[in-house]
Amino acid sequence: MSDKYAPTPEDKFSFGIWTVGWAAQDVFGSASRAPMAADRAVRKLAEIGAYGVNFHDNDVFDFDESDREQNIAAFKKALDETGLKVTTATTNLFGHPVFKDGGFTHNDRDVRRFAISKVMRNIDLAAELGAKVYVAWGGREGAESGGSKHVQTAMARMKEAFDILGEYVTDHDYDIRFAIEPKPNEPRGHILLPTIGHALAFINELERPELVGINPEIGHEEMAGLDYAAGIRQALWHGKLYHIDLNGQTGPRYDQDLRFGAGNVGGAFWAVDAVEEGIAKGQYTGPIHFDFKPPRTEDDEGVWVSAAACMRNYLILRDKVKAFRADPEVQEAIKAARVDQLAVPTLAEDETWEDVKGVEIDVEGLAAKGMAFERLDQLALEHLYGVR
Ligand SMILES: [Mn+2]
Repeated sequence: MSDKYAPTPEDKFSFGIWTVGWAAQDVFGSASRAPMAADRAVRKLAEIGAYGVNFHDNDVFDFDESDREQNIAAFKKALDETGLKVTTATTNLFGHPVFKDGGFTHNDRDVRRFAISKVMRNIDLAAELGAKVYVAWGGREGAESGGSKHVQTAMARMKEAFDILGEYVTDHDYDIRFAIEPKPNEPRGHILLPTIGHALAFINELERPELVGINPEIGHEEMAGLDYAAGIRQALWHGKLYHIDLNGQTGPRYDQDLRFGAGNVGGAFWAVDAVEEGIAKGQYTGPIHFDFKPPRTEDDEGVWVSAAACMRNYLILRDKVKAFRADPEVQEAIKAARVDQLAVPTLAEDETWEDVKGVEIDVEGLAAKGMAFERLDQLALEHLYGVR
């Protein structure tokens, strides 16, 4: 591998402990790899050039917490010795059978109270370890059948949970914001807040909307047939892109969690283009985070090949995106496609609706004129294919 695409901590690449640590059990088969302690994941990630990590409470210690103190100590020691940062944290509200109907929207009130308590306890640890973002993926918040979950009521309980947690971080002066991670389905038949748009609308109903943004994942959006880059660009426009989960997916199907850059390669190119623009404009300040799963076919060596490839693919695509944007022929094609004209407001500063109501334009001429998008997109593809 050439050094040009070797990651450094300045690239701010981060990984979930559960990504490289996944033992590869799935619906049809048992684990194909040994369990990995969080401190080993930290040390190996540092070795391959990562900057930070994200963790679920139960990535570090068991649900029964019998190993809590010793495992947190080992995790902290690995962080100290490697210099890896905890950028983000989250709570496992989906693994234990008590969460079979979700956490915040479980029909049983006791489970809802326990779920919120579990999140608060891990927020304390997250704050202690310096995390700035707290991800909320409601994987079990949903239903398989229409009558089992009253959605308006579930939304009220979901709001109640985020309002309680917003008050909790405010009362504790924690420098932490929440990022909701949408997903359309899996493990539930239908999941609440299934897309970026649903989540953005929900946030507007909260008591402290400024504390809550979103954490869109490539695979989750593409499972719903949506354009990830367009989704994160809209989130940037709302000022709500608090975190990103990069991985790979091949169209609407089960959640593949491929390494970043695999699957929909064109989508990955435009995702990097959108993220890099957000960073350049100071609108995205979070880590470049990977939430993937090394396939069940891989052994321990394959896990690290897969993890390193996420970072390498991002750096390759970052180069290609920069070259695309700097290419004079691309800039000319953008002009020919009138992409720049979209930035001109539809009304001039001193105009009102009256100025536009009776507007006369060259309907026939404009209807006949092509948009020249194919030329622009072919230039993008040629940069991606490596021939420009
Ligand atoms: Mn996923």
